[in-house]
Amino acid sequence: MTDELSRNEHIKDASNFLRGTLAEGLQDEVTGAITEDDQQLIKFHGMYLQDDRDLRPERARKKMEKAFAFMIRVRIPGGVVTPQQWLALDQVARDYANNTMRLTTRQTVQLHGIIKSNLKPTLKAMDAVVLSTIAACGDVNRNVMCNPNPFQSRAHAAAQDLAKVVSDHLLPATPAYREIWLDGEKIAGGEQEPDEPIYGKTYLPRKFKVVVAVPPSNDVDIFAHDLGYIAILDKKGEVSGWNVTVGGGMGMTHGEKDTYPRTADLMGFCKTQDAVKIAEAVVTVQRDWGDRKVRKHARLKYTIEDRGLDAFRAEVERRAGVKLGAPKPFKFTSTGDRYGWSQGDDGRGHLTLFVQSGRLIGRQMDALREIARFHDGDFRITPNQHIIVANVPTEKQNEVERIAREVGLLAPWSGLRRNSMACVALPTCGLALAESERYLPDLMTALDERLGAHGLSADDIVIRMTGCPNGCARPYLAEIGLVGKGPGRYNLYLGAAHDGSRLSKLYAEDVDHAGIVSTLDPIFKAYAAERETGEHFGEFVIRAGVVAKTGNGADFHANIGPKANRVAAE
Ligand code: SRM
Ligand code: SF4
Repeated sequence: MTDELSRNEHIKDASNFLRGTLAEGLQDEVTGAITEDDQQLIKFHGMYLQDDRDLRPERARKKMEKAFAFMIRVRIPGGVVTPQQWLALDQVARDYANNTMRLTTRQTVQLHGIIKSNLKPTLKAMDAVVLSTIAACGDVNRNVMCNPNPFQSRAHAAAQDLAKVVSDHLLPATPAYREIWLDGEKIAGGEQEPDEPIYGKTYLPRKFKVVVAVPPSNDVDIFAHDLGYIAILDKKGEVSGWNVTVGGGMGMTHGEKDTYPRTADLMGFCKTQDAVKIAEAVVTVQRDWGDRKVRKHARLKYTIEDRGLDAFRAEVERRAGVKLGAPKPFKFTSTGDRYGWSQGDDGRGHLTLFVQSGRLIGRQMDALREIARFHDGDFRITPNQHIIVANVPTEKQNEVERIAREVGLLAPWSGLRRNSMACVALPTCGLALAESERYLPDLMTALDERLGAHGLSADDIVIRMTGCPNGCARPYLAEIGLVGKGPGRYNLYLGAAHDGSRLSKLYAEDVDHAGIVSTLDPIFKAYAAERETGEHFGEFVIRAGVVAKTGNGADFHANIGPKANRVAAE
């Protein structure tokens, strides 16, 4: 009989709870790489083997091994780090990585360019300040995201608490991380199976992502994730429970219509005391029902499309021993971050800074280090690649703002730039088909020029770019989404909802820089002239017939294009 399980399932199964031959591979000085199987396993430890793609041609010419180095992703639930932790991350970025820090779309930090022999020192330095990278990647629950707004209300504090509790509860139990990276004690005999009660020895069929949102801000993009909790408040502003969402996801493959982004469904309502039970049940149903044969079809979104929401809910309720209520009303008004100062009731202020595409480099890194040295509050990384200097007492606020202003970390005037995100892409991402982080600023300069001509410079229009269709910057939930197709060429998506509740639609395929600008310019012009009061760009393009409205799931690929071409040609 043919064994149909995907290759990754065999690797996990044989890995002895994520150990593989990682420890041995670290000792191998002949290569900067590790074995192919270990490349899969190391993801569960929060790391990826990469190589500098800019250097590939030259090294190939010289018959040299690729310029291998590792990306490390930290696990930071809710994005909260202390100044001491920030200083430690900054130090390892300078000592062992490529002297930059990358704030990610999942509220954490990535470091790039760490060579194999520096992995252990890096992880030990992180461990010294109680930071870990376990389960930041891999077929497990990843970093849990949460509205980062510090103590704006008791509901925000409750959301942070829930994010932390769910994150801790879903952590893998294997001692492999401590053993391999921190020289921890091996389990006696080496063979004794650790208790991995939630995941079992083959973990999940695919990655799994959880978020917690507090309306009206949908800054976590709740509909893009496998499992989400929406805070429902009572009349006194206390959390009375949570609407539970399931089955969101962004990834797809160009030209394969059975892969698609999907917005999550509302599955029901639960009380706070049941929220963790529900999380565990959702994870274990996906563990048992998810597709372990075809990885492209293994995310929870496909399980729910295949089995139906009702069957999924019934099984979750059965396993959790909890009956979910009907979802309660809620309203989101926006995605993205609100920049500048917000003041808490306790006299402390929170300054949301703008970091272009999340990349901290040079003077901006220096500035955050300087702030961290005297800051006694905390830092909060946002789900949109930015950072909040949080809980700053009144007497330190001017100094924090001065330092941030000097290095350009305050929000820009351009509405497009304020609402932009780009994934990493080249040169580190092995899956990139086109530039993203390195190109989006130039594209926005050109688009800002056109927006300015139509009097739209300050308008909040959400734009997101990725170097491939995997969707790491959640481009299908942007009012303007650009997805890499090949070098210098992108697919253009339009018509997602400003509040993140509806996906976009493919509008133009395989366009280059000039094509993007000339395609969008007449639509900007029409928007400026014809929009209704308060109408967002994503709504306008649908009302004006530029693109059709996307419903859910497979509908993403239906009814694309032609309407658009008519309008653009006018
Ligand atoms: Fe992602 C893979 C970067 C958020 C969907 N993502 C990758 C890899 C690891 C490439 C790889 O597999 O070799 C990228 C590393 C690039 C590099 O050089 O650093 C990468 N993803 C990122 C980050 C850093 C983008 C950013 O610029 O911030 C984000 C890190 C998140 C974190 O801190 O945990 C990041 N990735 C996302 C998101 C957004 C989110 O989670 O909110 C998504 C879409 C949501 C989703 O999961 O559906 C996302 N990444 C993917 C996928 C497609 C998954 C799928 O279901 O098809 C891949 C490819 C894969 O898994 O096979 C991928
Ligand atoms: Fe890489 Fe594609 Fe993710 Fe961008 S969207 S970081 S190119 S996997």
